[in-house]
Amino acid sequence: MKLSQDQVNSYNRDGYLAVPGVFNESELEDLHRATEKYVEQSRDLSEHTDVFDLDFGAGHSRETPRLRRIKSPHLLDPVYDAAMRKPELLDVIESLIGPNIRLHHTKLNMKAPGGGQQVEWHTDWGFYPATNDDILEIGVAFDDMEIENGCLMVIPGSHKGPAYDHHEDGMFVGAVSESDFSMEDAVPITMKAGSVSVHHVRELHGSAPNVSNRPRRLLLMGYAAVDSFPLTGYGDWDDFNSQIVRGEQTNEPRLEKVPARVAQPKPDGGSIFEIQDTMKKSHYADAKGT
Ligand SMILES: O=C(O)CCC(=O)C(=O)O
Repeated sequence: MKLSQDQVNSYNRDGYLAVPGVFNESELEDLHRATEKYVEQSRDLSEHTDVFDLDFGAGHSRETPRLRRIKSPHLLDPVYDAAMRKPELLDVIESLIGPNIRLHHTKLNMKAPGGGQQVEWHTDWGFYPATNDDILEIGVAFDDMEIENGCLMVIPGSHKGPAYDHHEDGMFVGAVSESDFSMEDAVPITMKAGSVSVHHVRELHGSAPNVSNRPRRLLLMGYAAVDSFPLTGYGDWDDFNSQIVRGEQTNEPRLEKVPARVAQPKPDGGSIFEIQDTMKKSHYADAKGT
């Protein structure tokens, strides 16, 4: 499933892309079934765990489980692992960052009907700058993604911008300030279930609360060119290389002239939701009542 030259040009120009029909009905059914199982398991939880992040703002309880995120789902269930390694998906990625690909992370973000939480505007680069920016994020749509259920939104072309500051009063808050972008330039990535979105690591993106009566479940998976080394270090060498999902390892990081800013100082632990909750004012002011 290699991308056409037009698709590659569009990604390079705008910093994002939607690719329809990457996952078929039967794969989606497997993903839905696995996800429902974990949502059921979250009923018994009254606090976050290493794997489950709960949406208390949307009223998580035993009666109405509101699982906001499954962390590293590919380590939890073979269904997600298979999705992460799907050869057609890796073909799409190869078209954009080359044949040597390392998994960076996976997470399953879910917005429950009637209030699932927004994600404030940020770039992934603000969280993990590297020696070059051949890094992208795939979003596998488990449900149709519309504005109403809080689809991903991007600022086209923002991946060519500066290293946006994600700090407030000197502390990392995981989101940019409103002076860095205009919501008027935001483009929603609407797509059918089974499609995937791709956004560049430096692309400004965010998403509104789910105000519909449908769920919004998006499996997000970050991939990097193997020669893109994190500025914060690569940890254990064997573990680092075990994350390669296609191609060859290298001990020669590619150094490009890219603007960077490290995510320090930052609060201890916590998911993006918890970090962004430390912001004084939400970009979705009505959603936070500020
Ligand atoms: O779930 C979303 O809408 C976006 C999530 C995101 O950008 C993130 O978790 O870094």
